[in-house]
Amino acid sequence: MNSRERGKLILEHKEADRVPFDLGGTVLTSIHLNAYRKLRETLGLPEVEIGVMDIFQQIANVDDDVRESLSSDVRNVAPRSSATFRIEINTTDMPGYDFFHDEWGIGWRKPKDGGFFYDMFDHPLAEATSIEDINKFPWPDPTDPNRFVGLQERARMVAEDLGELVILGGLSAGVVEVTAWMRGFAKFYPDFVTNRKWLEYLMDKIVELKMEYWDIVLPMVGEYADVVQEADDVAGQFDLLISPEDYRTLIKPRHKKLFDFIKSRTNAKIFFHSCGAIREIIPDLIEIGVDIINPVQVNAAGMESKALKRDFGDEITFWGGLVDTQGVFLNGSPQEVWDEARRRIDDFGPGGGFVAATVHNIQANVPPENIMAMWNALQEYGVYGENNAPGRRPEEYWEGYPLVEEKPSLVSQSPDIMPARAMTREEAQALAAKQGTLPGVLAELSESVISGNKTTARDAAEMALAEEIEPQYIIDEAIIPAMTEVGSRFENGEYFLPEMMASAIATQECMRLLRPLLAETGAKPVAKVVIGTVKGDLHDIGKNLVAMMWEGAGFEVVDLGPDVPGGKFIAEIKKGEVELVGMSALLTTTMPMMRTILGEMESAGVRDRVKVMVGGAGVTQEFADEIGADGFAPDASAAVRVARNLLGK
Ligand code: B1M
Repeated sequence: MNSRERGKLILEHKEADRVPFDLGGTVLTSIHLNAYRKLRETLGLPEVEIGVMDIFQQIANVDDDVRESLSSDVRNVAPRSSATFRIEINTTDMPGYDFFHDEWGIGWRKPKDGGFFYDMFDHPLAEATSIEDINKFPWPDPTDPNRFVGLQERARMVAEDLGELVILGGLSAGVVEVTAWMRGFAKFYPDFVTNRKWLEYLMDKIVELKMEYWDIVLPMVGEYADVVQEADDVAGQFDLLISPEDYRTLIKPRHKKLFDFIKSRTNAKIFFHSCGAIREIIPDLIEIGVDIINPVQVNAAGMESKALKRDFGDEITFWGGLVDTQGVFLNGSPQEVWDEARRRIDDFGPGGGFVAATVHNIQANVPPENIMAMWNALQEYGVYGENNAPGRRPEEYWEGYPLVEEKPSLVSQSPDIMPARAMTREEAQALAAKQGTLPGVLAELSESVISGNKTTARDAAEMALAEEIEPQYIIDEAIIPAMTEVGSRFENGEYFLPEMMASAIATQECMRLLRPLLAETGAKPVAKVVIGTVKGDLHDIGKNLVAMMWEGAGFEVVDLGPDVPGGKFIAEIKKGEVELVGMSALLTTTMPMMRTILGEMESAGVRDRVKVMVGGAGVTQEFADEIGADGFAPDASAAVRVARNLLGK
């Protein structure tokens, strides 16, 4: 049985000789250049010039000798750039960074000093306001023949000569992703609340371009296409990033249109990538024709392997989920990695419908011993035989292995044990009663902030000032309670990123008006705080939310942005007045930077002057304790309470 036959059986939910393995078959199941170099050494393979599969993520083009050694079953067939576009890296014009703009006009940069990735810094539609702005944008041409040069022959070669499973790459990232990247996250999410029609128009444009592309590729590649790849990150660690309703009304119809189009032109399976906690929308994805989900982030809320297989295993293939790349893969021993892999194989493997791959790309600092432990476990447990098939091994087989139930959970942070809490009934009643007694204009302001309308919020704040209500009173009686309510709705799962960000922007709009007046009256903020995402990490959506919530709670916030080295935090502390430092990190490769920065603060003699709070997906209370931070918060709303507690305010 060759790789292609194996893969096709598995995708039909039938058992093959073994569970197929994917390393390097897609830009989502590959390996960072640094980890790849070490893996080659461990495999005893010669030094070679390593090709880059994806410049943004700095992942390797997995060479044939590694594929052979590890029996990888999948190969990517992807388009080339258009004839008119070449990436040109500028190494001189941005101090500290190398940068370039891609075909969509999105700017990407990588820190010269120790940067692991290219990250977005420029969003071509950030300032766009009208439909006209979308229409006149110089969109890439999806039908440019240059993209398709050699594509058909490569697909034939992979399918026939190599006998591997063919996965066809798309024109670009997903509909939601390209929309968000062109707009910038800070505007994209609030657009759901305040600019919906425009957003829909932009998404439709991207769907259209994608269909034009698939319209050419699918007939061209024909029967060689086994899998077609699409993506869209719609979830974070604990929940969807947008509400299920927004997914169903705004995004699902567009996904459906695209997937129907693809299905009308091929029998290939649709592979859909979304990170995070997507359980709630898996039935929707099945309904609109998704056959395969990836990366199956098994440590995100609701993504437990056994339950996923039980509930959706007949209808969907799990491509990923073999090892949790946020926890055990990096921090665990080879034995723990082995245990995790064999557990996932036993959960996902029965009856086919499982392509083994790590949860997303293998990150830069994963030790090669752990990669080999995962792979060895797959060789032993991923074999379909009478008594040796995943999920069907006799009890005695596991003698000597710790049962999963008996082991301490490697996932220490779960929504169930979050210290965060929503408002109590009494607090909610007190807030409602207070709102009832507020002057009309403040009730209106409060309502505008809660519903995320920055225009009416600012109007109401102006009217309140015209009625000679003190700025501090406006903040204390209308804005802070409104943002408390917003935080509470977020914790309760009623509000998602769009609603929360729209409210925070409404608050910022009011604060821009009120802050100078506060300064005039000599009123003091609750405290001065500084926040940043640590060096090497560009994830800033969560950090921005924390900053906005702090601001809404009356703190004066200095936001240092993403990619912040210790020196910048220290310089802020040295200016005096700062009482709290907040650090955010979302990557296992950058979490250690928090410890480094704490050490730098110590050496600079400023650690004792401030409290330090940390957070970000993957950061836990245990991690915070271990590195000597003073506090941790699992979400932006809790971050307000923790900050107040730490500062005794
Ligand atoms: Co990336 N990414 N990403 N990503 N990304 C994650 C984090 C990942 C878990 C996905 C996965 O594996 N399935 C994974 C990390 C895995 C690991 O570390 N082992 C990952 C990776 C690997 C990467 C890249 C390397 C590319 C890749 O290979 N995929 C690359 C690295 C870029 C870099 O930083 N150098 C990358 C890039 C990107 C995008 C640019 C595409 C985009 C970020 C855009 C941006 O932020 N400007 C992105 C996104 C969107 C994600 C996911 C899907 C969502 C993150 C998010 O915004 N969540 C994420 C999947 C996941 O989280 N499971 C993923 C919503 C946000 C509100 O939540 O930030 O957790 P969060 O913040 C929360 C709390 O954590 C808390 O409050 C916030 C609000 O409630 N909080 C604090 C945050 N900071 C706090 C500070 C505090 C207190 C609380 O006190 C100071």
